[in-house]
Amino acid sequence: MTADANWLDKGNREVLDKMRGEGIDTVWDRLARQEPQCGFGKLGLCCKLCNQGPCRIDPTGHGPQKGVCGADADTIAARNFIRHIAAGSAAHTDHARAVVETLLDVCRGKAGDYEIKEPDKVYMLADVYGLETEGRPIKEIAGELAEETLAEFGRTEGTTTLIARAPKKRREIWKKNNVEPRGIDREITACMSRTHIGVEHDYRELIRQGTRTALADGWGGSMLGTEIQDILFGRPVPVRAEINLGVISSTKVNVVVHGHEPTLSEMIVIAARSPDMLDAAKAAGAEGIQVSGCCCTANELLMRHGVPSAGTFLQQELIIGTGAVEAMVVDIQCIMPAVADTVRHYHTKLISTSRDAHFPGAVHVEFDEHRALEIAKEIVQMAIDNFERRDPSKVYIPDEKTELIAGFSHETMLYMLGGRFRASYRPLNDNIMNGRIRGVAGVVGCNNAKVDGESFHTILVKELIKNDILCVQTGCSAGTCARVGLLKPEMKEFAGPGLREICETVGMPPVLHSGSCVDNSRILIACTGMVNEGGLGEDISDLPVVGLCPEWMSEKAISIGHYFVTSGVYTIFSGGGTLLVQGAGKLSDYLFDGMEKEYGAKWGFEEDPHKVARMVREHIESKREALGINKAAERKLFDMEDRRQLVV
Ligand code: SF4
Ligand code: MSK
Repeated sequence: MTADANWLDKGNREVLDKMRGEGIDTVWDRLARQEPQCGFGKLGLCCKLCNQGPCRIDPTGHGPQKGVCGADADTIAARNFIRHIAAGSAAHTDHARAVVETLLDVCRGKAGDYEIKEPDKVYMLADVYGLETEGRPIKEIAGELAEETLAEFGRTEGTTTLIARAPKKRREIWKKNNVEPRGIDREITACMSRTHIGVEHDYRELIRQGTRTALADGWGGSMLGTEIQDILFGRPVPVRAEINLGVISSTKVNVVVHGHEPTLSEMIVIAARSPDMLDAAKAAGAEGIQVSGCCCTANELLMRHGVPSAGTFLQQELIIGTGAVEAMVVDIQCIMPAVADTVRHYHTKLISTSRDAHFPGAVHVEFDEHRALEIAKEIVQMAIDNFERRDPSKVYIPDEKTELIAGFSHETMLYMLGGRFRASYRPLNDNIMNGRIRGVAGVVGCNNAKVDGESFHTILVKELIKNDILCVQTGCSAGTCARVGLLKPEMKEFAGPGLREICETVGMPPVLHSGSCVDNSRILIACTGMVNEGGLGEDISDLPVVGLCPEWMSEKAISIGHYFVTSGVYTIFSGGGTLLVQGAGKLSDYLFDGMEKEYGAKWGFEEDPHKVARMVREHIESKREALGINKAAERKLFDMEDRRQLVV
């Protein structure tokens, strides 16, 4: 594996070369210095859970097969695997908790800069939680909802409430396998306690605990994060935007928001558009203020406001390397500590804002939702004040930027595919049944510096749409495909004939941007909607759908992958060469095969994206065969006339 960045377009490559010329390290240089990376670690066969270790299992069979305590390969790899799930779930969950606390503060009148933007969603969730709504003011209902949802995290009895949204058959599968998640925090704690030395040693029981934890994420923490963010910041609808380094302005004050939580960045957008801030920027000699995003904070703002994205995970250093960023404002997750070194070479201020994420060398302005707009203005003012320090000799902003359409929330998908007057998955199901759409792929996940050459995301998505497979994307996967133009409606020309017809009729691209990492919960809801609509089986595992995570990188991806699989979606990871379990034979057999008997779905791992595309097609066709829909006689497009007849 070479550590370079051959997937980069010309502009990104030029910035990288410029940075190297300036003597600045990037992720690819650091990866090169790490190679060769530890082979035991890659296979999941290294344990350092106690101080008798680190212990390693020899995958050749000639060396040690047990750790000092006697733990074998399967125990060690399974413990490592579910610790990844616990960390990923905790990341999503703490994100969600902060959003729920903000909603509670809004309802108690303590966070006056926010408001309830989606009362419909308050009523929908109130219904799931069995709350009285009749005759009550919306803030009162939302306040009770916030209290109820906050209690989910530390629930002491019963199961996570939102699993009630899953199809009935899926809930029965969870019950039968004894994996219904209890309190969200409890499952994460149980993962940690059961993996302590000398507790749980059965790899299948370890994975069972990992399953509860992952489900507590997908159908708990992440789902709450998505839904409550929609309540506070609005439900995304299709919006045009731009992505890539070219969105950075040469004439305006550039503020780049990076991380995952939209609570502060929503306010930064408002602050940057306020007349007093714009006047201040002009007084500083700038033409205005350009807010752009990075990683999933970018996705949140892109989905709701069309704020441009400067880039995805692997571009965070390059964004600073343009030399034109006055402030990079970071919250939590996927922010490389390296950015604190990168900013030292430029005038850029790195401003950390979360009480949970500090970067030695950064300026820390702790966010407090009770003074949200005030703090946002303080930060924007810091960027404005920094504008005069920009060194034109260090600035290079490439032209590259690409248009995209984002904003395909699960509700938007309903309206797009079902018609303005009656939201329904019926047309989607019909078009899957008549074969115009062969199936649906959720293509999610990160960028990984180890992937050289063309991005796995773009190779896969191109192959899939060509074969009439509708792609729904989130996270850096969506950003990576957007960068090469795959999220433009015009890309329908590259879709197969069936998918192209649907895109033309409905006016949508063949690749739908559904949001950030927490928004993978939208895909669960969409799958449930397809099941409930009828005609495609009784469970998510009956649907011709797959989950894909090319270039996986973060522990959150493992949690997402596991809640996809145990929700019934065959999920294939690729990139980086490993799922970190392959050295453990029985565990691998279970994840890649045995789980299917229990959950109707399993994990997959394949490093070649072209092979992954073949695996996807085979899986989708096998599900279609099982449903009997490959025999469907008439291939009928759901046209405008059909849609009009759906009006109620
Ligand atoms: Fe080694 Fe067992 Fe300690 Fe792990 S828990 S480091 S295998 S002795
Ligand atoms: S930011 S978790 S690199 S998608 Fe959500 Fe991107 Fe993966 Fe982070």
